[in-house]
Amino acid sequence: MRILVTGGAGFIGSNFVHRTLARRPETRITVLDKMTYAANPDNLAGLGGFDVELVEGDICDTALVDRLVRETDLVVHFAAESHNDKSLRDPMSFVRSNVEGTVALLDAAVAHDVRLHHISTDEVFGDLALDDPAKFTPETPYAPSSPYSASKAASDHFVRAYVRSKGLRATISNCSNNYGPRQHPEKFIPRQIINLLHGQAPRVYGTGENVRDWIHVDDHNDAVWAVIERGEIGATYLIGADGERSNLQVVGDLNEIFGRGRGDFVHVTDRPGHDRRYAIDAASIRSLGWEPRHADFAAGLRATVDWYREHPRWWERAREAAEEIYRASEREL
Ligand code: NAD
Ligand code: TDX
Repeated sequence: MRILVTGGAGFIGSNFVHRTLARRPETRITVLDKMTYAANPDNLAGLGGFDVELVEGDICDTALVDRLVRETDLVVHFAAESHNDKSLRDPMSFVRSNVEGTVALLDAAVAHDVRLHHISTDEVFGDLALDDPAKFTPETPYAPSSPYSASKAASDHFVRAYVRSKGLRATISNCSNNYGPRQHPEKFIPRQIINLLHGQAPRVYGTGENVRDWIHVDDHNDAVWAVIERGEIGATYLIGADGERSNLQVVGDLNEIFGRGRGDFVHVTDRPGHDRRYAIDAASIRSLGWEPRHADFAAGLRATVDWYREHPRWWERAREAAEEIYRASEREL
């Protein structure tokens, strides 16, 4: 099988490539990635002996996309601008990559009748109140809060419209917050781990009561394979591992791993429009026989800390750049 993996040099996409080749070594993979600040060439290291090629290019480049899609059996579409904070500063780059780029892929997939799986996020549903017992389901109405989640919502709508009107063979999955190796240092868990590796206190937006539903990146990617193999064309699957935790709980767990007090952190400026809580009802993906293997969040977090401790060269430059941007806008409260 030949697969085109867009965004395969980023966090989740590169973990997908590694896991796919480890479990299905006969797969032929082409990664299409613009190599933005969020990509890391080292993410695809160590794959000698496998049939994997990196094409540096933009999913908005219709001629390139058409050629690559024509040559493949399946598109797994991870490529996106993915950081909420950046979307508040530079929304147009999110419209381009997440909306225009997705439509370019859909046109090529229709033209060559190629199956496509679209990777999306639970943030398209907006947020839940902290005390609301509800969770997101495939029927939850869309109510995105940030330019990032609005652009992902738009991309989901385009996929559904193409399935209905143009005969596109596609599936969608909306996953909760991922953690694990190779996540960019601008994101919450890597940022705090790297702060702690430098002996610095974690930095918590606002009150820190916001809740995220954490899932290990390998569990997400196994669920993606379940959809590819057993999902129904046109259907949407919500992926989550019942991993709800407040940011304060996560920071407390990280502090403990580093032998510090759980409450040893700094409150900093809150994110405008900061979503309060995400929570996934995973019945749709579990109906395909998938279940998470990383049920022990504490163990997953320790392994992730170890990965960052062992790979300083992977994150040093990206961390410096990310912190420079944070320094420009973030104040201690
Ligand atoms: P990431 O930012 O680490 O990686 C995104 C990759 O896409 C990068 O390698 C980047 O260079 C590439 N890219 C961006 N614009 C591109 C373009 N125009 N053309 C080609 N490549 C381009 O993001 P991630 O966290 O790995 O997220 C991957 C996907 O999963 C995204 O679609 C995101 O919305 C979705 N998602 C992420 C999470 C999460 O917790 N990180 C949760 C649910 C869904
Ligand atoms: O330094 C920080 N301090 C802090 O308290 C950072 C970077 C974040 N936060 C908070 C904001 C959120 O409540 O931590 C939580 C997680 O923040 P992010 O890592 O920026 O993730 P989030 O905004 O929840 O979005 C993530 O999950 C859904 C991904 O970045 C998205 O791509 C995905 O769709």
